[in-house]
Amino acid sequence: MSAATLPDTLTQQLRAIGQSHLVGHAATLDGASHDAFLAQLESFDLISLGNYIDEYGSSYTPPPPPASIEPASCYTLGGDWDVNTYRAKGEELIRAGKIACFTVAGGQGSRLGYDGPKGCFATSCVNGKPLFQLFAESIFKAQEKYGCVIPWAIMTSPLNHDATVGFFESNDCFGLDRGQIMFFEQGVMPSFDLATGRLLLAEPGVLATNPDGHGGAYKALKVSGALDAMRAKGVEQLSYFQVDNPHARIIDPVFFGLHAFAPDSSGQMSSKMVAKASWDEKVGVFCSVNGRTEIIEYSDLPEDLAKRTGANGKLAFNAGSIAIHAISLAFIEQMVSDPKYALPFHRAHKKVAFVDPTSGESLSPDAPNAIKLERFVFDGIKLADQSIVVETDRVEEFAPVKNATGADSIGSSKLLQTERAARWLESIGVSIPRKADGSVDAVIEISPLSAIEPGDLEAIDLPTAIEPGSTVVL
Ligand code: UD2
Repeated sequence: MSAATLPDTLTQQLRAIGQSHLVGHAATLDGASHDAFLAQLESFDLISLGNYIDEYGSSYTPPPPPASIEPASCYTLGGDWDVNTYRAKGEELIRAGKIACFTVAGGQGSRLGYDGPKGCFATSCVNGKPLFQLFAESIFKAQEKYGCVIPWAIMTSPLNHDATVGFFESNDCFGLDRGQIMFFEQGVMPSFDLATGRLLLAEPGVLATNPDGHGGAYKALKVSGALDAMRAKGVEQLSYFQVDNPHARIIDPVFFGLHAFAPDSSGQMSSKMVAKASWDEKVGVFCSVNGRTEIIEYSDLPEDLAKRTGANGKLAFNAGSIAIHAISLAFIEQMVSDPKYALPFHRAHKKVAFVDPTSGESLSPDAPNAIKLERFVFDGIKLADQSIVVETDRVEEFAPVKNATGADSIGSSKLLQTERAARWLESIGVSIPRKADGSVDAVIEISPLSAIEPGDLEAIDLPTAIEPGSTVVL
């Protein structure tokens, strides 16, 4: 087998974008491995890839921060807007089957140190229900409440697709119909060497790639057929949330009522925020840039702005993103079909192990050597005509499981789960034992099958008080 076996056009394209080493490498492969390498190369738009390597490679200069960044305005908790009207409007949408759930679960979860799809991670504070089960049960309960079917799209990556689908199937989809769940893989981007701009090989005949970021979701929804399948079922809006947050209120009538009907919302893409815990909390921040709402990722927000306080002493840029959005299918269609809506890439300088294409030697660098390119879903916000931000309570909706220990870990999430359960019970008159510091003196798990919001508890038998030191599952 020789280099000539790569089609001429491909050979020319590779040379034109500075990837001649791959032409030489292809010549060392034969049979199936050569065919697979060819197929992988052909799966990318090489001309665009060459442009990205030029743009984000060694001569990359970050864009200057915008001249004017202001805090974004929000529908605040307890603000002057009519919750009940929007709730009623949102409930109509849910009952009419116009809302589907969408979970992004393609990430590698390396920070958690869990070797499997993060959604399979045992998370609930007593029974250790996996994240996927908690979401499935929330959907089950919402279907029962609203008398509808709620389709669920789950985006995986090539790294965890089979394991994710297998997990659902071996657990009978946790009570949901297999037909209402759509799994699809997100795309990948080749990683390239920063110094030389060369695409790296993960192994002989295989380019090193990384998932293309949750922003790859828009295209993946379209090319997988999930978008069209949902349209065919009458779905108009997606409830978007990340796999790592067991508290995401995934069917929220108030949020969807505002998103679809508030006068200042175009109904394309809306978001939830919580007040930031500290100036340096690792969450994106809602800002208004030249009059348009957008999220600036914490790592990109200038420190002086992140620390700035207002007259009330509170952080000026206080609206932290918990990565919960309402997104219309029509807007996604627009983003994937019109190049003027193309999302930018975000660039990460990372360690990527690779194989030397000439010697075949495997190399594991000690320091970051490569560039990974990802798109972020929230960059869609600034493309919307008018995008609103709705405040929610941190304990109610944000208990993420990201790290093995410390902040945003399974330990902190479990404490928040008990705290939320305690608040729900207190709101309907159940007495909760609390320690001197105010924390709950018990461990309490409320199954989503029992309640997805406090009012649902009224329909079940409850004790009048929770015993101090007890472990309770409701
Ligand atoms: C994300 C947000 C941050 C804040 C925080 C709230 C970004 C860049 N930052 O931080 O601003 O809102 O969440 O919890 O989003 N994923 C994929 N495919 C990918 C990459 C990620 O599906 O290629 C999924 C991943 O499975 C997870 C979610 O996206 O569900 C978040 O990804 P992350 O862990 O990279 O983002 P994080 O937690 O640093």
